[in-house]
Amino acid sequence: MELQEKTDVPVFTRVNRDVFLRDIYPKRRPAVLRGVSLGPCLEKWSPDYLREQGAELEVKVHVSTVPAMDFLHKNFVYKTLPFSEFVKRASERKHSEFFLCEDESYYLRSLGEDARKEPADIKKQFPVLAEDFIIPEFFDPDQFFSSVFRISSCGLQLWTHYDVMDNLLAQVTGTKRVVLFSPQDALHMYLSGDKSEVLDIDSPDLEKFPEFLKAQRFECVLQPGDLLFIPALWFHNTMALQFGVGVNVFWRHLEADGYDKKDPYGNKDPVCAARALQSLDRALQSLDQLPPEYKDFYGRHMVQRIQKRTFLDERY
Ligand SMILES: O=C(O)CCC(=O)C(=O)O
Repeated sequence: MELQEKTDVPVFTRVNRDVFLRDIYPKRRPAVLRGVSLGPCLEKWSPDYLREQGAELEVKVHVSTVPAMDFLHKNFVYKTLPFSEFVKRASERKHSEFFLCEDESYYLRSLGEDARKEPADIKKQFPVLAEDFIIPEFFDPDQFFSSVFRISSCGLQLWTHYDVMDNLLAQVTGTKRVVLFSPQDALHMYLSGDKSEVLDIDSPDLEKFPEFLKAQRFECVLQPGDLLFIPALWFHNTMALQFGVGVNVFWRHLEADGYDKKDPYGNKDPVCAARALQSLDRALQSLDQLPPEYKDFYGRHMVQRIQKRTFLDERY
């Protein structure tokens, strides 16, 4: 099958705060930052070390019989394990103890103390391990939102989604393929909330998703020590090429009151956008009262107004 041509995500070396803020951040495009100091985690975070340091803390993890996790059809279950047992299972291919099958896949996206209210902060949930990890000072401390452990079995693939915060994804051990799509390709992504309905981005169902081929595919393979800047709203799909440990840091791009206050994951649409989407739902309900040809006409009328008023002339 002919897929989209790949565009490599550019790699920048010798990036410090000034270079990031001047040359990379304003472009609102993904970038791999190589060689930024992330601290002793790069040497220390072997599975054995992680198991010793994280020990008995209970973590809620995703477990699935297949490596491609799919949030739309929920082909995984949530299970709770001591961190040390989770790291053991995620770092091995076949398990002597398992929930679903002996080669099941594991994924941890760490959570806050009260997962429904508080964003994750590795300094609070993993204070000892957090000492090994330096959060790059590429944003002001009051913009900080969360820091999240991302630990995956080899082969684990995470569904395509966007987040509403800016994000630095640090790959500490293992390698990971990341495929990204621009927010300006939103019309080609078949969105369901913050997720794309195109589950298999390498072999998409083109009968169902013909427009997907029009989306420009950006790709990189993260090496240990790499940071990937994922600007807010950029779609991303990750695949662990090895057992891997990462941390990602979300921070606010908009003013603090622009975000939903009850959003521990950083994936609820900004307040103004959520309001606009609600108004759209109301507008569509109103159109439902018209005969189909009228609905079709006013639907197109609205699309044109939205396009004229909101689309940028150029791609960024
Ligand atoms: O690293 C991963 O597996 C997923 C990362 C991700 O979705 C994120 O950083 O927002």
